[in-house]
Amino acid sequence: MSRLLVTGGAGFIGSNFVRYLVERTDHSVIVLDKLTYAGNLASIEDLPAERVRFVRGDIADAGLVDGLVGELDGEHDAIVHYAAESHNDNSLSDPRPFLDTNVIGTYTLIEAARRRGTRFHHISTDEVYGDLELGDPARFTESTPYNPSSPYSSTKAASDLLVRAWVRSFGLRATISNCSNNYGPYQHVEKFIPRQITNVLRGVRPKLYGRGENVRDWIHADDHSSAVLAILERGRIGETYLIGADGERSNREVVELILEAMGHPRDDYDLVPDRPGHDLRYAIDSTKLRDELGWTPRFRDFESGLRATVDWYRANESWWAPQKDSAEARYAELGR
Ligand code: NAD
Ligand code: TDX
Repeated sequence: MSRLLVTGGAGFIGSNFVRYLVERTDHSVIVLDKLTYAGNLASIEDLPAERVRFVRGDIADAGLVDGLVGELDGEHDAIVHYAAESHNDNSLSDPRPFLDTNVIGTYTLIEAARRRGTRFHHISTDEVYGDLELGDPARFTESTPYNPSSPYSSTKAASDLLVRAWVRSFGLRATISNCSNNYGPYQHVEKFIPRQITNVLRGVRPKLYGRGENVRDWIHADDHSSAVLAILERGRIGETYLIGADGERSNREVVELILEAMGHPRDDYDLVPDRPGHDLRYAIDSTKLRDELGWTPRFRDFESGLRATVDWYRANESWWAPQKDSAEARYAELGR
């Protein structure tokens, strides 16, 4: 049994990871989260206090971070770093918090990990590789060159490069994973799938950017969690692993599936102005993770995973309703 310091554990993927750890392992967890607009304590507050301790704070606060990393056992414990500003649309309106959290925050964590000799796992995204053409058989691999498009993805790319440099220059015991688009419970209503589900629940038509042709490679958040655990347990220090579950769908297909699952006509959506610089397509080749670490996704049927996600939002309006109006107000300002 060991202790994990999970940054961003009150956000979407971090909270799913903490819940996964509590259900399936005997690790204990310290969650460090600033509770920005994207963090929600309600995502983890039902978990047992003897397994999960919550600390509200900023990953760029060097004193706080050093104290928490100092509580870890240098040999057996680890830091799993999810905290980030994560939304592309917000990064186009105001990039500064993305630099503060994604770059300076990551730097602050790896400096503490370096000083204390602590194992570090960095959570990143497939967006660091830029985008692929529609209809191209190519997919991203660990050797695809970095080519980020947005302020969000460029700050994630910067953070990956910092971690790589700290491995090479200082011997930091780190691994990196770059995952594709996640879906599942506890995702903020600003993101594509929850936005459309909660719009339909409120009697508003889903909104597709551009012509809805952009493609994302969907993976259930639980499968992301099992992959991160496999990398923590068996991954090789200094290596990068791509995480994906062969879930390519166009945004239009996803909206049609949501409408169908919710009993509405499949064409009951609106096209709205496109996101500037909008990446066309992401697709992950996760052969390395599967062959080297024996990982496979459990949610292989996107349609049924999506229906379960619709059911979760239907049953948990009290979790998402407090954020819905402010998220839609931000979109109204953008005309989307
Ligand atoms: P999210 O926005 O839902 O959650 C981010 C969490 O980090 C929030 O709880 C927030 O309060 C916290 N946070 C933000 N700034 C902080 C700071 N300075 N100090 C401490 N805590 C802070 O994000 P998410 O979708 O769960 O993404 C988590 C990670 O996974 C990110 O690193 C993201 O780049 C990566 N990722 C996300 C996806 C996806 O599809 N959502 C895909 C691949 C990788
Ligand atoms: O209302 C919408 N309509 C729409 O068509 C919204 C909110 C989005 N979209 C499109 C834009 C994208 O093509 O849907 C797709 C998914 O959008 P987002 O949920 O904003 O995700 P994306 O920009 O693909 O980035 C996500 O995946 C990679 C996460 O937000 C990132 O944190 C992660 O790194």
